[in-house]
Amino acid sequence: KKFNHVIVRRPCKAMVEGITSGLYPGKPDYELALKEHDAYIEALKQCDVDVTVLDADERYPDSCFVEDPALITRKCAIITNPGAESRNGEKDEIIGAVKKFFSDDQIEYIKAPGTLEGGDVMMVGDHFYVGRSARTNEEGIRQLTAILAKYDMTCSEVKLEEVLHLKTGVNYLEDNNMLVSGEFVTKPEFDKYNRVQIPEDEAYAANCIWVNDTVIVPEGYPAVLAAVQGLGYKTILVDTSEYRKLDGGLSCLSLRF
Ligand code: CIR
Repeated sequence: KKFNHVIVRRPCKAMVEGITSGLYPGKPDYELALKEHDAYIEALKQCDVDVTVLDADERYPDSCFVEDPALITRKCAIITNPGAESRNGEKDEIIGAVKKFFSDDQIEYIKAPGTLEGGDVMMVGDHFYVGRSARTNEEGIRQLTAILAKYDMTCSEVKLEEVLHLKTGVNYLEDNNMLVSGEFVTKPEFDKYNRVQIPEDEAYAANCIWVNDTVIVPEGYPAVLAAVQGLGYKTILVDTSEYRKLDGGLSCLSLRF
């Protein structure tokens, strides 16, 4: 078993004002978002992890997307410096939860002018792919690389052209299996993995999460579900319709470690 703990944060009412590209139109329905969040927590609990549920924080509309203000590795936790201005303060609110699991000398920080969001970081064992995006800059990647090196871990940069975060379009499922969509289908750095190409009309579902041999898949994407099951994984479906309206997916909603 690889993961023991998960941290999530309840969505706040202000989520309707969250950042959105408009790719998936409409305002989130808060009540439905809460129900979907309940189901997400239940799904995680079925994957043999304990789930820490943080209270909603109305000051930050996007604060349910806890993956972005922190990056948790096997050896250390890194508090990021989110590049989205309205989200930057989320970094100070995640520290308390991280400190329950890591001592002060195991907690590192990305500092200005470096910016980085966890959604841009994909862990493959002790190697981390980091997307250079509108949210994660060169200096943020430089600092991340130095921090990881200190703990004998490595990092390589992936340039993003179309998507918000790296993991919007590519996710590692363990066992050498990787879900890839859009611009990531042909990236040479992912040649060595067993790439499962996601059809364009199901691109959103490239964001699935592997949690201890179960893969949680967003509801409504039959081709992706069949592909993941074809790899031999047990699957759980969770509807993320209200988070999708804010460009958020399954990985964005938790820290898993
Ligand atoms: C944002 O634009 O920051 C949020 N509306 C969505 C964040 C999604 N998080 C992620 O991909 N890790």
